[in-house]
This record gives sequence, C-alpha cells and structure tokens, in this order.
Amino acid sequence: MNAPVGTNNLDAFWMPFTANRQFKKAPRMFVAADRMHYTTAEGNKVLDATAGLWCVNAGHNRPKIVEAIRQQAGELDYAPAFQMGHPKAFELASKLVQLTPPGLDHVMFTNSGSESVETALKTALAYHRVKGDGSRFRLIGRERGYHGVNFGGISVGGIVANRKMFGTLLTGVDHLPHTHDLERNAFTRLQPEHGAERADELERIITLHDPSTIAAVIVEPVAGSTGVLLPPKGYLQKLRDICDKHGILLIFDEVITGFGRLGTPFGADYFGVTPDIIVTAKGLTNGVIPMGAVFVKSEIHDAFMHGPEHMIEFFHGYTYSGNPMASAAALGTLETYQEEGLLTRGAELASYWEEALHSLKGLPHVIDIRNIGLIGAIELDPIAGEPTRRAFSAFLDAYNKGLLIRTTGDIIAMSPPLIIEKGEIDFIIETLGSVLKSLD
Ligand code: PXG
Ligand code: PLP
Repeated sequence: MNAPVGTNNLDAFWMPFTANRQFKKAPRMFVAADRMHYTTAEGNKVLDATAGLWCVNAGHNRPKIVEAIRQQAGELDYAPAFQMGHPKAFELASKLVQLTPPGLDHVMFTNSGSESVETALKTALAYHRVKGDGSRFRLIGRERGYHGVNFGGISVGGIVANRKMFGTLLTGVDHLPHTHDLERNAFTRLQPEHGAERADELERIITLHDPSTIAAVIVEPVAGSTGVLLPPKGYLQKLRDICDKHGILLIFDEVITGFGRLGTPFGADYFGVTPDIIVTAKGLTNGVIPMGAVFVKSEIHDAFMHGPEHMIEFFHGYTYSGNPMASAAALGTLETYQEEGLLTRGAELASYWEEALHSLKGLPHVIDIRNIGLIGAIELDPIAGEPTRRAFSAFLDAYNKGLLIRTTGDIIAMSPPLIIEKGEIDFIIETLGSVLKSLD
C-alpha cells in the first residue's frame, strides 16, 4: 500500500549517508537559510559551522548567485553538452583557469565531486594510453581517503565502510598508508611534524608493481571526510618528487580544499605543490547547483588533440557537463568570491580560528584538536564498544543549541562559510564547550 502523500510523510525518501530510522523519529528540517544561519521548521536559527557539507563557502542566499540563476533560467535553460556549446560554460572555464596554479589550463565539467573523481581517473588512464604508454593501468589511493561514492572513487578511496559491500571494485589499485598519528602529533597546530616518511611507502608500492605499470596517485591534500587529517610537513612534496621520478601523474582531490577553504584558492597553492590534475566540486557553485570541475595540465589536454579533426578526442562526458544553470551559478559564485576577497579570507581568520579551537583542549573526552585554514576538528575518545555514539550525541546536542557541526566516527569536523565573523567563531566555541562538558 502506498503511504499517504504529504509533507509529513518521511517514508519514501531513502536518505543518503543518514541514520534513516533515527532521523525519521526526530526529523531535523531546514526550511530557509541566509548567510551564516539556517532556519529550522520550528523557526529556530542554527549557525552553519560546516558550510552545508563543506560547500557553501560564500554563505547562504548570496544575491549575485541567486540573480545569476534567476536570469539564466529565463534565458537559456539547457543546451546539449555534446557537439554544442553555450557562452557561459566557456566564460566560466576561462575564468577558472586564471585561478588555478600555473599549467593547469584546461577544465572538464561534471556534476559532483564523485563524477570529478571518475573523470580524473579515466583521464589519467587515457592520457598514458594516447601517449603510447598503455601499460600504465594502476591507480594508487590512500587509506582513509574519500573520493566520492562511485566505483572508481571507492576503489582508490580508503574508508572501509564505503567499500566493503561492493564486491571486487576496480582491479589494479593499491593504497598508501594514511598519515594520522595521534601518538606523535596530537594537538599540533597546522601541519604535523611527524610522518613525512609515510610518503616513502609510495616507492615501495611502485617497486612492487614496477613503475611502468602505475598511471596515477590520487590524494586529498587535507583528508576532510575521514576526520580532517593533515599532511605532515614535507609529505606532499615527497609524493610529487616520487611521481616525477617515475612518470606518474599526481592527482589532488580538492573537492574540499578548493575554493578558499585553506585561505588560498586551492590547497596546491597553500602547500606549494602542483599536481597534474585537480579535482573540484562543492565550492565551485557555492553548493547551490550541483557542479564539479577537473583541471588538467596542458600536456595532458594536448596529448589528446591528435587524429582527424572531426573525431571525438575523449569518449567521456555527462548530459549536464557545463550545464547553463550550473555555469551561471558558478559565475555568480566567482564574482562573489572576488568582490569579497573570500578565496583568501580564510588566511586572515586562520589564527583566530586556531586559538579559539585550541582553547577547548582539556575538556572531557577531547584527545586531539587539529586546524588548518578555516577547517577544524576535535577528536573524541570513543565510548568503549560503541564507536561513533559519543560524537553523534555531540552533534545532536549542538543542533539543539543552535549549532550545526559534522561528525565522522568520533571526530567533530567544522568548516564554516568563509564570511564568518569573529563573534560567530566565539559562538561556535562557547556552544561546543558546553556540549563537550555535558557529554557522557
Ligand atoms: N572527493 C572529496 C575529497 C570529497 O570530500 C567527494 C570527492 C565527493 O563529492 P560529491 O559531490 O560526489 O559528494 C567529496 C565529498 C563530510 C562530507 O561530511 C564530505 C563529502 C561529502 C559529504 C559529506 O565529510 N565530501
Ligand atoms: N543511463 C542512460 C540510459 C542514459 O541514456 C544516460 C545518458 O544519456 C545515462 C545513464 C547517463 O546520464 P548522465 O549523462 O546524466 O550521467
């Protein structure tokens, strides 16, 4: 029997990455949002300390973005993505490659981070093949890496719960060890001192499989989803050097670190290490309309531009690649970022954010605090035999106190919109302080 139709019927929607039964017993619904705050169905204000899901970097309801979408909807709603074009996708592409690190001069559009990851992995494999180096078929990811939920992404990803249900995944994949080391690095501000040597594992893996079989290495410059794991000092440069030595492409998955999160346009800028491919999504459109982008070095793009001119050069793309509405939203977003200096605002606030977060050291159950740019994480001691329960209780309590945080495992993660003011940082810290003090 079909359930009755109505806004109070929560049954039909099988929610993503959600404890569905718990949620539906006590739903948490947002009905509006403006700048730093959501409004709940009950009319309460909730401060967004997570920029939605790490995506609303300019804050909510920003006029330039709203207006761009409104206008575009009435002008050109859709144009076929294959063998046809429309001006805004080209305008957007040209503007974006001004922002990327030097050399990353071409961009392909997608609709999400997961699709951007698939696009990057396929591009890497095809690149070697068009160069006549088709024996490079292996992809190297990392433990605790998150690269979305599609098959390529979970294959190179390293979150066990996201992989274990889905059979054999992609073959020819191996993983670097993760870099999280509480014993040596707990309560470090910014990049940890210890752990760069874990990049040397790449040499070992490459030697095992023979360098001539490796196509690409994919890592997040800062692993976000798995609980904010920072790269030890020197680690990313080591990966870069090893990849260069063996002709392997280095892919940075910057779905979270892209578009100002670290106080620089991209994580590559922050760390001073330039990959061959950058994967993005989220902040590209401020989360308002789904869109992702994959930036590649000119050498990669140019390697495909051979053969008869009427032939398709790369057999890949999506119905909505460079969609007009998404392109308009992205252009409105870039304008907002530029007018308000948001891609570097994180750098101005980073030390205030750092001091504020680390003032929570010493509160019950807090075993680590980590920060970089406008990202913060608080790791809690798990309840014995009940992993995730303590952090989830903190999430619910914070929500009831007017604060939205994210939790993953027993780690609280935060990434507020880049428009946040100091007083709002104070509110986050006061609220978290009271949440942590009242936890079991
Ligand atoms: N790569 C990285 C590094 C990501 O963080 C994806 C790919 C996939 O993007 P899509 O758009 O397909 O979801 C992500 C997404 C969280 C959280 O709370 C993180 C993500 C998504 C949802 C929640 O940590 N990251
Ligand atoms: N499945 C079918 C049957 C399709 O026809 C298409 C696209 O034409 C797709 C999947 C892929 O959809 P998208 O291009 O939106 O990723």
